[in-house]
Amino acid sequence: MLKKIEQIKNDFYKALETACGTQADLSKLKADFIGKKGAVADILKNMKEASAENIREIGQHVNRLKSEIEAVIDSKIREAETALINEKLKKERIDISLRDSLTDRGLCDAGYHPVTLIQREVEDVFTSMGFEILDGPHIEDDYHNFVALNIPEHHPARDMQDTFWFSDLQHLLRTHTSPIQVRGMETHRPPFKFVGPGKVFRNEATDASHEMVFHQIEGMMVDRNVTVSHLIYFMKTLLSEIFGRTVEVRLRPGFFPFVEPGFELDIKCLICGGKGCPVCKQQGWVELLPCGMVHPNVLKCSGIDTEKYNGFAFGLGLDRLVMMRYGIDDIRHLHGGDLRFIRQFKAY
Ligand code: FA5
Repeated sequence: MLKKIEQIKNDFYKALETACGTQADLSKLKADFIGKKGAVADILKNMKEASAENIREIGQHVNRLKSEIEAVIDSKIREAETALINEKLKKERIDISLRDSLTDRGLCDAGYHPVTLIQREVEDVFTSMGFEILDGPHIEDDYHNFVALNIPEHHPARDMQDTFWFSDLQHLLRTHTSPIQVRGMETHRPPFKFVGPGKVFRNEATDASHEMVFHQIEGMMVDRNVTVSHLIYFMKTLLSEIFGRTVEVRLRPGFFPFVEPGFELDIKCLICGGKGCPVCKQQGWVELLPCGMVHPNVLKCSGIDTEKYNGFAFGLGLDRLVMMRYGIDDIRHLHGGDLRFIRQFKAY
């Protein structure tokens, strides 16, 4: 019987040598030798032929052989699997030079999106005046988007912006960049000044000057004795830097619960020169940059001493600024995904 076990072992290694090494082939080999109807199982069936004192020794040999065959086959199967994965990866390898070769062939004409270009210009203007740049999450909570901005639950001002709520009714896609103000006040002690750019989301109908997803840049300055003149100075500097010339603007009262007094800064429509068109809704003026003096409730909510400090804040519409700067007559061109439109900006 021991001889037979030795014979099976030899047969196994011979068969292994000639096997072609595929997973299927190896699995078959495993079944032929240590499967339920395999050679090793045959020995176990014939164990009764062995004398009582040999049974123990034969059992040990059989188990050893079984484990050996199993280990050898399993490691061969793993090798075969790895070879297969490597072959697949070789075919799928990433060619990091692809973009350049596409550019060489004139197939890839990359450039920055006009909103990115303008955002960077606005950031440069403000950083040159000592403003920091802050960021904030797209998914906001009720507190940062509304409550801390003096808009408690059930306040009618919540209806000014149509909100995309999550099903827990506690989280939302931020409707404006003003929550960045709140987060900035949480991490800074006065005096400070920062801007916070980003995407905002509103569940509203689109037209030539309204998108559901658009971009704003928030700005805030808190110090001792800040006045409306400071606010106007920074807004004027921004616009003259961006347009490189004087543009006609008007300041009128505007209501936002987080500022008092609040203003709307409109720009004379540069698409129609003020005559009236779909972008300015035939008004001749485009709402661009609402702003105001920060409401004391907002400062107090973030633990700022309103006896000592006050400030201004603004929320500039970046997409509309792009439209005015480049004479784009419909905001929907900006994010419509038409590469012919986007490619016009690659020279900037
Ligand atoms: C706000 O979002 C306020 N958070 C701004 C603010 C900040 C006021 C700080 C005072 C102090 P408003 O909803 O008006 O305000 O939006 C600000 C600007 O975003 C608008 O003037 C406009 O330029 C732009 N905007 C608003 N809605 C849209 C829209 N649907 N599509 C494109 N741009 C828009």
